[in-house]
Amino acid sequence: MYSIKEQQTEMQKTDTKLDALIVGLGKTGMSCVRFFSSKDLSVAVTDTRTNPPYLDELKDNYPEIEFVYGEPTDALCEQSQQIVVSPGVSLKTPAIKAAITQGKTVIGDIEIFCRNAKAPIIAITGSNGKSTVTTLLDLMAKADNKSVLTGGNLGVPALDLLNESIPQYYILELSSFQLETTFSLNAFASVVLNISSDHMDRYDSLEQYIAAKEKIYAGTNKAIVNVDDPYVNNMLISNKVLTFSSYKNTQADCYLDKHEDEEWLFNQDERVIAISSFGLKGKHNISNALAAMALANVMNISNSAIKQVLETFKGLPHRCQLIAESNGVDWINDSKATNVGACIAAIEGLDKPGKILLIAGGDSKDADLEDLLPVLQANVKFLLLIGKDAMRFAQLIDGKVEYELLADINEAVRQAGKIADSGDTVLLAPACASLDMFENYQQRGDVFTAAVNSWSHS
Ligand code: UMA
Ligand code: ADP
Repeated sequence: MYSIKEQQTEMQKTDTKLDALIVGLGKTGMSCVRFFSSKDLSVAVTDTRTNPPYLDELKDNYPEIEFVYGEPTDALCEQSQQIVVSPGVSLKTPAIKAAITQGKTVIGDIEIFCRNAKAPIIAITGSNGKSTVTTLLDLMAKADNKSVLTGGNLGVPALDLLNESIPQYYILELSSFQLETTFSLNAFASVVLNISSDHMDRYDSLEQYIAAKEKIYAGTNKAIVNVDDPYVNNMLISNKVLTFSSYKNTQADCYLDKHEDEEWLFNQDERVIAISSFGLKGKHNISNALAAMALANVMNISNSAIKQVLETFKGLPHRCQLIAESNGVDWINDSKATNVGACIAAIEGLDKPGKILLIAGGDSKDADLEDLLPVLQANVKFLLLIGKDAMRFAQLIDGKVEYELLADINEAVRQAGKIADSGDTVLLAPACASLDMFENYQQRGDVFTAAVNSWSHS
């Protein structure tokens, strides 16, 4: 039996006093703070990092908002009408898991965005190529004088897009983490570009990861499907479909085929661009270009705008970027190759068997590295291993490829410079996240570029 005082305390504890508990104070958490505050709704924020990136901004601009250091607690969750979880936070966090079990509203920023957006959404996910396709589509739309606002996993938090005038379309790059907490996407068009194993430290199985990606097709008006990818082909898609294929597959809507001895990209049987005048390098970018073309179709973007962008866009930084040519050796920064699939695409895209010196390693996110072995054996002359999981790679190759363990990226560059012969390529494509050694993949790429520049000028 409770005393009256105890009963009151218990009631206060379970009273919902907050409109939302925001879990995480990174880019997403801060955008949620701005959104809820603009609507005069009450929030509290948690983060397990001692100094989360936006703590000063929160304290300076929203002194009334409580910041709680640590994981969300059961009490905080009980007090909140809804829990808004940042993508970097696992739904297996005990208090969040408990809240889901109790039927509490647990959502992410993209769900809030979808409930408030007043223009159709184009949604892009996949294990690799998301940022490239999202950027290509943004440029194609603009080249065709369509008004678009683009963001999500690409960098600008989706909720910040709602502060701008309503565009004709929103273009969102979405990660599996963001899709997990999204329930009303109902995109105008959506695509899963491809599937390869990633983020296995967050998922119990590949099936669970695929299920998160598949959510992008739920309620979509037009599903864009990569018919070359077996996992995507197996997804449940009941709506209208537009297909793409980077093989000579004239059954697909957007495809690659030969015309007078030259390879061209075709858009529903119309020739759009010859591969020889294509701005992007690497075979994987043909698939990315075709995906962007299929999405552009849905947005009624003209073939001339598509062509113009595919001719001029040379790629985003840190993606298969040629940063130096010195003594006949090419140095390529593919720091964004944060998983096995991306690393394989980068190696195979170079098409230089036996002439690649690969810098790999970092945080492998518990990935299965097995698929890398034949690709390394067929293409890589020397492997320079760095970071937390360097030994996992060494065990994988088991002497089948020459390798060395290096203390850091500077050492790896120096060593690669000594070993490389004219005609070789030194490729940074780590197949791992950077967070064990760097703030993010951009910093890893910048440190690599600086090390290469100082090596080639020494
Ligand atoms: N973190 C903690 N404790 C917390 C909250 C977060 O340790 O309480 C850690 C996370 O584990 C993660 C880091 O902090 O390592 C950042 O997490 P976050 O959720 O605060 O991230 P944001 O700053 O909000 O950035 C997120 C996306 N980041 C992630 O999903 C990890 C950004 O994608 C995205 O650009 C941004 O939202 C805007 O939408 C980056 C990314 O790495 C590029 N995405 C992953 C990927 O592409 O593989 C999914
Ligand atoms: P994401 O945003 O999904 O991480 P990016 O466009 O930033 O994808 O590309 C990241 C890396 O993934 C590239 O540097 C390249 O190594 C690889 N990649 C890009 N597109 C593809 C693709 N279609 N298939 C396989 N790998 C790819």
